Amino acid sequence: MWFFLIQLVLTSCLIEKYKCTTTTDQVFSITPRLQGDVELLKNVSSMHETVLWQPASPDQITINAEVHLFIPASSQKPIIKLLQRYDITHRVLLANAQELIEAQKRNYSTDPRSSTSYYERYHPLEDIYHWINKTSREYSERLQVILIGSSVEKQPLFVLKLSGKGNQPKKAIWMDCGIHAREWISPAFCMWFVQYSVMYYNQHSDITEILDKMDVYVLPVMNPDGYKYSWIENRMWRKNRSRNVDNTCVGTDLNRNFDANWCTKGSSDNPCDETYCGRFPESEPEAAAVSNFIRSRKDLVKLYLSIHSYSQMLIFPYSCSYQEAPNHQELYEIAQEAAMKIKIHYKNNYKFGAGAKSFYLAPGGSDDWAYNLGIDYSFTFELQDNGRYGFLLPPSHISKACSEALTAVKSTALNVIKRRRFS
Ligand code: 0X9
Ligand code: ZN
Repeated sequence: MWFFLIQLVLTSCLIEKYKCTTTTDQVFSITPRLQGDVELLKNVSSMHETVLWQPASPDQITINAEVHLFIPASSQKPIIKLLQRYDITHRVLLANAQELIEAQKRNYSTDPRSSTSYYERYHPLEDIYHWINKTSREYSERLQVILIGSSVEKQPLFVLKLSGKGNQPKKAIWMDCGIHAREWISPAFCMWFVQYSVMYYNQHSDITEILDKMDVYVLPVMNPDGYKYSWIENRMWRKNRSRNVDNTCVGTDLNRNFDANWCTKGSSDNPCDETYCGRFPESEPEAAAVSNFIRSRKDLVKLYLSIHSYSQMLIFPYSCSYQEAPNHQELYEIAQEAAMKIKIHYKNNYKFGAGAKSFYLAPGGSDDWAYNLGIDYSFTFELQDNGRYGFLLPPSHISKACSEALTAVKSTALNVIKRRRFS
């Protein structure tokens, strides 16, 4: 036992004057206690060798709020030194990020005895396209594939339209996944939801009622280029992959590119930042495709859902200002009920509230844009977890994370159907 422990320490650490620096990428949790700590963390996190996991951008770092920072092995020594110099304590959240990344990609169990299903694994982009094709053929009476546009790198943006009985167009729900590349649980949930819907339509009363009363449009990956890049090049990638004319930095944050107080405080006009808002509202083909599609069905779409991770939150407008939404009370009750159902069924806590007031100011988001278009029920769901694994949620957690999200989606949809008396 001791032999293995010592071996582990020796192979993973370079021991230098009793200080142990690992040779693996790690994630630290740091809570700034003083304004000076906040400033220092802002500086550290804007260094490109680190990736800020939480909050989304350095200017949202505040006193006493946990900061989650991904630190590649190469930058650990100077950062630890800096934290020590300023007496800022840190907790290692993930000691070996690389190992978790590999586990997330260990996709295809060739072991026939393996008990995990296709939906309890993460899938690369090509496989998701293949899945879209296969599932829509297999369930052609329930599913229709609609091409709504293409990405910067010309990857198709496919929407799956789910419908129950009757051929007439109904009021609709829109749900998108994978706006942010690194949030892998999000596309996994859209796939989970579609599979659940086609499998249990006419078997489970809740999904049968939803699909009989409303069509559901599902976009499994809004940011295919970013998602692909996060599989191949950089697991921590968030933005799309659009090139900037006079800057070598790549990518726009699609959730800052919608027309809702676009590019104001809470987003950045610097292409090198994670929350870069782009050149103008809907400058990105992915955001434009979604906006155009929803705009053309604006009288039909009654519920807008956007799936993200992580932090276990059910968010509703506004995130682009501190203003209260006209139907705040209704949105609050709907989110509260969804959180309560998750608590009852899965014993897990989800916070809920208006974006800017309860969480942070973040303009240019799709949820606020949809709300301002007249979609009175608009939510962003941030799935598991609470920071234990963050974006590197192990495949063994997919099932519970998706079951919780499914509970929230069904509860929200049924609530909207009840309130607006769709039939
Ligand atoms: O900052 C975001 O875009 C979302 N959080 S994440 O950690 N997944 O990046 C929150 C979006 C909330 N809604 C708006 N900002 N409109
Ligand atoms: Zn996100």
